[in-house]
Amino acid sequence: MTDHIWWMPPNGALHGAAIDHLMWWNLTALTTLFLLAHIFLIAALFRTRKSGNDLSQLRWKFLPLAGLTLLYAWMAISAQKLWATIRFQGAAPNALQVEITGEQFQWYFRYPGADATFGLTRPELINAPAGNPLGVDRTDEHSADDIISSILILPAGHEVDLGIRSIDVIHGFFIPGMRVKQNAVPGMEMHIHFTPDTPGDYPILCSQVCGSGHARMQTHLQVVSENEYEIWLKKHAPEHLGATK
Ligand SMILES: [Cu+2]
Repeated sequence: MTDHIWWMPPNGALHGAAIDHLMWWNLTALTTLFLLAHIFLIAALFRTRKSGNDLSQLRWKFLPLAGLTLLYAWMAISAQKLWATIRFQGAAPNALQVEITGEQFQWYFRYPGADATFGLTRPELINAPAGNPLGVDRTDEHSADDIISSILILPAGHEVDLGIRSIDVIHGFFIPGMRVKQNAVPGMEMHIHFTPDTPGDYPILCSQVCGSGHARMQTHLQVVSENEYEIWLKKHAPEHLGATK
């Protein structure tokens, strides 16, 4: 299958097969074109002198141009269609909400807890040494049950809506195994949604060179069963352990 090409990490997301499929067709089409163009070039080297300036030569200009136009139009349209289905439709209303914050040089994941609502955050309250790296306003009633984690845990088969933020520079939130990549931009909350469907452990990286510690800005996503996810949520609920790291 096209999702097991040797240079791609195994895909664990519902939409991943379509991306791998598009990638495979694009690379196949371009590799074929590359080979054909070079065969044509070499052949043309040996033919030039014999054929002269015949008008029929025009078709050798027109045909490749028409072919290329069709190929690029097909590539653009198929990519656009796939992009639109993945990115232009919002998440389902019952999608899980997780807020992701990038900071030099780590990722924080915040779950809204039992009330399904994130507590307010304020930039002036950000104080990592005091245990509040995201500036959560503890006086807000919705903040009490928020869970903050340094790894991302998601249940398999459930759509998740990620709100991606940064508190310093531009970071790139990247889960290769989920075919998910979205920049984290200061002052904005970027949303991306997907459905992990294969339990397992997937590296999370930063894909923007964000400073000297960029290379170690890594963590991981654990895709677990619905049951294991519920247990994790209960275990990490603030009334038992406080904010987890
Ligand atoms: Cu980064």
